[in-house]
Amino acid sequence: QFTALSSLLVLSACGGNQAAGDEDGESSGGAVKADIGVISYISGPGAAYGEAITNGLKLAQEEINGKGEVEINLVIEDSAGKQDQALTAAQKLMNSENVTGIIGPTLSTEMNVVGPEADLNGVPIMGTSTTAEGIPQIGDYVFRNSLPEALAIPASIDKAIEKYDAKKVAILYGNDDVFTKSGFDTMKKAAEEKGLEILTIETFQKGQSDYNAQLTKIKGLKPDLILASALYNEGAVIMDQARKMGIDVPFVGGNGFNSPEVINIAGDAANGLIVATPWYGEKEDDKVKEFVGKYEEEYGKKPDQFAAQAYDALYIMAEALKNAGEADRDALRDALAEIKGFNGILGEFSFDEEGDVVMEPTVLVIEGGAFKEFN
Ligand code: 1QQ
Repeated sequence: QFTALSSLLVLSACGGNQAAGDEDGESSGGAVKADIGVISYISGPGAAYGEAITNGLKLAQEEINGKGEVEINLVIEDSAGKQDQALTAAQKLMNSENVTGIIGPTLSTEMNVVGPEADLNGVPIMGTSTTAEGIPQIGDYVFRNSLPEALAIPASIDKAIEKYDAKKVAILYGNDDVFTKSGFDTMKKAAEEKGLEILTIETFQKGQSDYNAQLTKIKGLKPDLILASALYNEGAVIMDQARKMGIDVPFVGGNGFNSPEVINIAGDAANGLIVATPWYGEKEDDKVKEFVGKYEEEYGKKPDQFAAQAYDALYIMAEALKNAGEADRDALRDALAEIKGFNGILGEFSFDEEGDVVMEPTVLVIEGGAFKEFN
């Protein structure tokens, strides 16, 4: 009763204009209003991921709210790429902020602890960059719109085999992160399936700065390709040290390498890196061009894959909120599960029965200090 009365007051205060409810999720014939929590890697060695993600989300938010059907308030928390901080942020968003849904966290390592908690609390959560195996399978409330390693890596390896007639590979991966480990599993499986000889498997840890031992061994074995599963910070340092040691063979990387930070850190040493991505900013497509233009105007740089995936993710959330008709967690979950044929800047998008992604990647290579289509 109180709510109905206060809605009435808002209506009359607005002079009879269509008014959104005064509390979250209440629409009195106006926009569906919702608080959406964001858990992002904004500080620390992987902060460029979170910067791109939050930029993409804010741009989408501005456009969505401008259209009047859905009004999204983003409540953004920093996880610093750490599991415990991501979990604390999730608890705050779910309990004290009472958000309707969550976007993020950035890393699969973080989603592995946050996802089960959100699922248990019945809060829909969507990763925009979590690419390890098994993320949407955490539970019914867990989604992602990011291209999984399982689709990205085989596409890059195929292209590398075709271009370089590669037969022997070395694998190097971070063994203390869910995403880098999952990327490794996929690389190994793909290499075996494609009949490549695996000369050696080397490991490293987060924050490592000296890869001399691993790279010396790899160099001596003379691989045709190096498959590296790393986040951009470690990945760029690995490439830099490899080139300095005279290792000039191509690298194949997973999603972690899909940041322009690899080029910023490694410079020319990044040339010869092959990756697969759902995002290609030079595409002849009106939606893509408009997004790239607006993003450059707002942030003074080109959007990367992480910005693009986050941008589409908020539009998917908005579409689901609109279809749900209210800011209700269960209704949002059901509406997300129903999303099919969504047309975003990454192309046509659908969730499969498990909340995973159906998408075709594009293979890119770094040449002359820039990502180019690898044809
Ligand atoms: C994951 C990733 C990282 C590259 C996200 C930044 O794909 O952790 O799943």
